[in-house]
Amino acid sequence: MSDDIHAPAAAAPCPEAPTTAAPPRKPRPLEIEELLVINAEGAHYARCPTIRLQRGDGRVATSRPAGSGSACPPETVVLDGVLSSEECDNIRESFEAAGEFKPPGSATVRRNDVVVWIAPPSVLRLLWRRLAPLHQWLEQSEYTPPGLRPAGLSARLRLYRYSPGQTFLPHYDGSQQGWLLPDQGSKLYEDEQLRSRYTILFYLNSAEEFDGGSTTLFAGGDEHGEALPVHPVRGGGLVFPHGDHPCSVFHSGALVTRGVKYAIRGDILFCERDYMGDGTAMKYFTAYV
Ligand SMILES: O=C(O)CCC(=O)C(=O)O
Repeated sequence: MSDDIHAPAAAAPCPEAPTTAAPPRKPRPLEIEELLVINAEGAHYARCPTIRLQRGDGRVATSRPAGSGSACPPETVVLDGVLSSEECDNIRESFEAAGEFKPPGSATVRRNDVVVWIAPPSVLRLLWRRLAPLHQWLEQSEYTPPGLRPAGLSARLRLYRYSPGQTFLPHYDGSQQGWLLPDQGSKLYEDEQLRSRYTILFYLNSAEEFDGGSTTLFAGGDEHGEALPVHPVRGGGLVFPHGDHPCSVFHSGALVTRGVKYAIRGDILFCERDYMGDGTAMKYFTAYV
């Protein structure tokens, strides 16, 4: 479950990232989603019943390339409008109220507070649907091996909180196995047939609310080369390859010097095109589309 550090990836050309326009939005009342929160030690589950995501509003994120030229790591996309402002505020306030944040351990590259959030399928399905512009792009990427397809988001999300003085030092993210929580209140399990290939970050507040804190991407694979700072925008996000992906991106969460930054970290899972597992995973993921 640790954030692995990996060897530098080979340089590769930057393929075209998807660019989409937002469809019209219809406001609907918020619906309450019950979430399970597990603290970083895995010591206990806690109900966090106040999280609300707005369902049925047809929200779809827009996506654009994270940068241009040699400073843009391949396969890296910035997202806008994944979450509404109300949802962002609600998530961070609910987690603060739940009081489950765990401070960083000593001598780790991750020097922020974290809550591991085991999100139920309803939340993951909603988020995945909002990421529709990414589905085809991921599937058709020249780096997606034939026979693999994007499956959805791993149930194991992490909520990060960076206070002044906190940072995530430069590192590579490792591929993770898929975590599934088939039904509300059921047991979380790992499915080795599902492997992550991309990191996804959802920003819960904007760079105006804090100083520092950009997600910094190092195209050359080391922190002394060209750096692309991505400044968080509330409700937006960032996607970049990790782990086994040939374009895995060396990156950091820059030091926060004022204010507090909040972000959700997730993993985008891939599976064999015809993978069905024991039926649970298939049911879980086909429900996404
Ligand atoms: O918080 C950020 O901007 C970076 C997070 C990060 O580096 C990670 O989750 O691997």
